[in-house]
Amino acid sequence: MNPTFNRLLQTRLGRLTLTVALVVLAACGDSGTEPVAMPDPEPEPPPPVAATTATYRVVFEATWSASTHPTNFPGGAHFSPLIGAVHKAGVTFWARDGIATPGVESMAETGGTSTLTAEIQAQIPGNALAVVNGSGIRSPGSTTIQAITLREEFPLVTLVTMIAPSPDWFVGVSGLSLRDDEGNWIEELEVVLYPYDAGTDSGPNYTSANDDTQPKEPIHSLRGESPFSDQPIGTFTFARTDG
Ligand SMILES: [Ca+2]
Repeated sequence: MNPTFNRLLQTRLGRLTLTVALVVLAACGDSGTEPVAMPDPEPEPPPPVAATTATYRVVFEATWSASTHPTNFPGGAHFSPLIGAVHKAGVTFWARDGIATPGVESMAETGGTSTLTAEIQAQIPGNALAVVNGSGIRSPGSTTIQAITLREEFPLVTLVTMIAPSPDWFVGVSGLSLRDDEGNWIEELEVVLYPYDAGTDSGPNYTSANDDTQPKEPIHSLRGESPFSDQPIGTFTFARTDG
């Protein structure tokens, strides 16, 4: 097409559009009603981009009690201080069917956190972002960790606490991802907790004397195994606070 004619055509079309718009506005005015502004066209939504960090509140609700686990329920029932990490898949601090590290053994047998803390700190900054700490509590009861912050490179949480008194029993999560399959941060996640045996002490009851397991056995579930019933021990709820 002739370029000059093309520009002329575009200019005329532009004027024509403007003229039609003015006529429409004038028509509205004539009818005695206020002209209605046409809404701007919807802007294209930007492609979704997951935030690079996310902060969560963690609530540990302990339901381990004489009513949920009646067999030989001990006096002074409590949970040791929560201990864990924000980390990536490059490290696992404990796993079902795995052998307990000295830090997990100490946590599960005594509630002590110093050895496991050192194991976590040894993974910072390469595989872990931070140590997570929380209070111990009587059971039943609840405690809250006000804020843990994850990064997209460190989207996993490991968190444990000793069932006390007990030989080597604990509850917790290992390498729990707070991102969904599409890489978005999960708004809220409740994890139902069942008891584990760390495989490091062979005592059969809550208040059994120390009986070191040699060699260590794999970490295994005690759900439904005496003295536990089939009921949960409690829940962890991770709720995003900056979403
Ligand atoms: Ca054991």
